[in-house]
Amino acid sequence: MTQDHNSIDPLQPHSHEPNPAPPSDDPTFQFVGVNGRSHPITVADLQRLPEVSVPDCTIVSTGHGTSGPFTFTGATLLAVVQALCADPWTEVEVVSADGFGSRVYASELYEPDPAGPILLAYAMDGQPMSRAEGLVRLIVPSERDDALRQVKWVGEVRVVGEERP
Ligand SMILES: Nc1nc2c(c(=O)[nH]1)N[C@H]1C(S)=C(S)[C@@H](COP(=O)(O)O)O[C@H]1N2
Ligand SMILES: [Mo]
Repeated sequence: MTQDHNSIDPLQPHSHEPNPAPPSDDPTFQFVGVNGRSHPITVADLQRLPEVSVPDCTIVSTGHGTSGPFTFTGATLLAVVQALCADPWTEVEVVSADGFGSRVYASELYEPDPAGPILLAYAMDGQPMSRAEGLVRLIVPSERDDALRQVKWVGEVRVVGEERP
């Protein structure tokens, strides 16, 4: 994978300085299927999928301390993709409107880390998550460093098929 220092790729974050401010008030995000069609997904849509809680999640950053441990609750990213995408897929790009994102591989979803499955979280320690706290937030329980995959304010979930368009 190459990194172009002249452009900003949200999937290759350069900065570890977390943004404290949500890019908008509305937690609705766009789900973009392999066919390129997008559907808006609300918190209520996520709540209709099986509810999964993962304890002992910490948001760890080398630069600015650690918070947690938290129990995050949400739908698994796998359940969301499976509910909305019938096409074969290899990875999922999860991006916030503030230009921060993470790429998740199908193998990480089908064979979850012992720390827990990757979530699209809407609650924290049994309370609804506020927009300021990151609603809807990608939680990657296996990450132990930098928090570069704990994407706050998910704006787009893009499913990538076997052949990129
Ligand atoms: N959308 C978005 N998500 C983000 C970031 C960001 O700047 N924007 N920063 C990341 C980094 S580097 C850290 S350390 C954590 C900080 O999470 P917190 O604000 O809940 O402590 O969020 C991660 N997720
Ligand atoms: Mo960070």
